[in-house]
Amino acid sequence: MKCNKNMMLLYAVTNSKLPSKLPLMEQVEAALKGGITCLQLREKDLDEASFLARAIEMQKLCEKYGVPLIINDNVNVAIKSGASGIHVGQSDMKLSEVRKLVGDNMIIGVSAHNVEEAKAAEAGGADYLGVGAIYATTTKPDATYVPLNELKRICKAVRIPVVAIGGMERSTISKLSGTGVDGVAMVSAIFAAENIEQECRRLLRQSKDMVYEMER
Ligand code: TZP
Ligand code: MG
Repeated sequence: MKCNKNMMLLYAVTNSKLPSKLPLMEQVEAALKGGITCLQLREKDLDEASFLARAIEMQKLCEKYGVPLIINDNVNVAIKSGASGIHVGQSDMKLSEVRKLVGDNMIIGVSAHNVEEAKAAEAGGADYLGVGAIYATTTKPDATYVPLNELKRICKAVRIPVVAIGGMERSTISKLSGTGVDGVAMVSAIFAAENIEQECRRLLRQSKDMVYEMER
């Protein structure tokens, strides 16, 4: 499965450390039922075997709902689990290395914080960009912040889809109107929600309203 803009509309990123009433698989299934368009498995503290086991479970679940699974950082886990893609940051494995290992069919997402990084990622074969943090977040304490006007410049500078991340929630989505972004990526607004499925429906509607309303 390759990348398209609609995949960015409501991009959920897991965080198994977030306090929740439900086990992670059930949280994810609720999000899938609620209409998320992409799922990223982001596990910063698991050893490789447990990460892979979890990725395999998630891949089965995502397949059932026809939603692409993207693995954060770990190329081996992405390949072995049969996931649709891999997401790498600026300080992770180099894009050219990643592409060599995963081949042409896997989606590669790259984090970018400015136009230069965005253009370099596109030129290097990235399939989409994650741009942020846009708003205050406690999920990633070391996050670099990207001002809205830089997000807008990035969206103008590249042709590949762009998803905004960091502090995205009900009250911040509409603020991205006019930036050219293709969707929003969220950790806590989805997985810390009281009713994940219902919240996703609502967030998806808001994201579509924001994305479709604007020109690029
Ligand atoms: N990259 C930039 S901000 C962020 C990541 C992974 C965390 C976003 O989490 P939240 O809870 O949606 O603000
Ligand atoms: Mg990373």
